[in-house]
Amino acid sequence: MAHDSFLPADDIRTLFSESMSRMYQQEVPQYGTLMQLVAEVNDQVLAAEPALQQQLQETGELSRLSLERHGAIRVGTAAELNMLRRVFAIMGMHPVSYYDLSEAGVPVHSTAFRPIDEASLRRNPFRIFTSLLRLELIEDNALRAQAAEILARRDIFTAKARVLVAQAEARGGLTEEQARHFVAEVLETFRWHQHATVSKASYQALQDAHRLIADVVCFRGPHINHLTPRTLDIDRVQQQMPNLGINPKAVIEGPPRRRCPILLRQTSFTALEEPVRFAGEQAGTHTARFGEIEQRGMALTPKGRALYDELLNRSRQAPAQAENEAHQRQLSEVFTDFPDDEDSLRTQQLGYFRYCLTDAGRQQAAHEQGTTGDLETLIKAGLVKASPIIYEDFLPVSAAGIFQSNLGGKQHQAYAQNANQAAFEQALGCPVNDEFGLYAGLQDDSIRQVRQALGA
Ligand code: OOG
Ligand code: NI
Repeated sequence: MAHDSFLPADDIRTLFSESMSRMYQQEVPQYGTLMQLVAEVNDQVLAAEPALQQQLQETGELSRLSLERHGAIRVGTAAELNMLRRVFAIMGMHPVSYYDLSEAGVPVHSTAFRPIDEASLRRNPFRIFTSLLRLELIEDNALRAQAAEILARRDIFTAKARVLVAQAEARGGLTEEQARHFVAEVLETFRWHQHATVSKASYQALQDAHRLIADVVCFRGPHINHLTPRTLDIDRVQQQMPNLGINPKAVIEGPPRRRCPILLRQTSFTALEEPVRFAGEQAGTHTARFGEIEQRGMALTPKGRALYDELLNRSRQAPAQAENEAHQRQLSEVFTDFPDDEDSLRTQQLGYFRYCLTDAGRQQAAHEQGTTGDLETLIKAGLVKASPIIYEDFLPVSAAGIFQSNLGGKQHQAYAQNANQAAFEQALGCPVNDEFGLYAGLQDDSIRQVRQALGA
């Protein structure tokens, strides 16, 4: 039962994403520099492309552009993941999609907590890519038992956070004052701790099994490992990073640059080596935290996604290109088989679109009700227009590339075919949402509204 005096979940999420961003800029100053670069490039792009500016304005994208970022964390136990689900639900963030990263040599599986309905996405689409360590993939029995035992000893949540979560669940929300406390307490979970909880020798043993295992197991909590602002020109930011002393990963992940951007393109700066203290005050370093940028395009239907996966695979058959320019050229060649105009993407049902009335459509609706006809006819008649629905999720191959570039570049053997969505959902405490269902829902809602307005 929603209560008048409760702060809306969307507002709690905004408080949280802003606090997280402030904390991370303090912890990792290079991230602040990256954010400035992204903001500058976005301003340049908008100034140079008035049509893009207008389109972003009309679709409500402009107001959320500078807000938009995602983050990522990695947890160690089912109980931690389960509690996180409850914490994020209070901020209107729900698990969407299952990602198996074991295939790419990373011993985790993941989901993304994010807002799912249209109004909330519009307000603030902040998402957290959340990975659960799969201890069962550690081969050495003794090491696996040791890791489990270390994890069992920690509680990554403050006592006050636990109380506030229980209260929010029991009463159906939090007052503004409670919400501010809640955000401050939850932030503690994601804070960086310079003190590792284990000896240098234990750290080294876990590090040798897999760098990611040491990162998850040896600290008091799941420090936020990157935040990611949204750029309108990822190629330009990638190019300019070195001028500011930022070292980008070698290649931009995802599809190539296109006239009609699809899905998600990402790049990051490589993780920093940071000083840590092990139990017994031994000094050392740990490399885990970085900054990332993303450029988002159209969400694809299952048919469009299958074509994307096929072309990406095809491009990966050719020898890997270490240089971004060569990599992008190779991708672009293969992706000439992916239609690159909105009409084709729509009529071939490769992408999801949001439909609305044009000015002429609104006049028609005011004049007389009962206009019918299929959508394409209405579009040709100038009564309806379609604009792409933005992709809000992640891509497993790209995510693996981001993980790998921040694990010291050492290639890991893929673990044997290992997806286990059922075990993940069991740990999470609920099924993950199906991303395609969510996009189809947004598209269908927009069609229903158009039909209703026309009085069909
Ligand atoms: C998550 C890497 C995946 C993305 O943007 O694809 C990711 C991690 O390194 O924990 O954040
Ligand atoms: Ni990321």
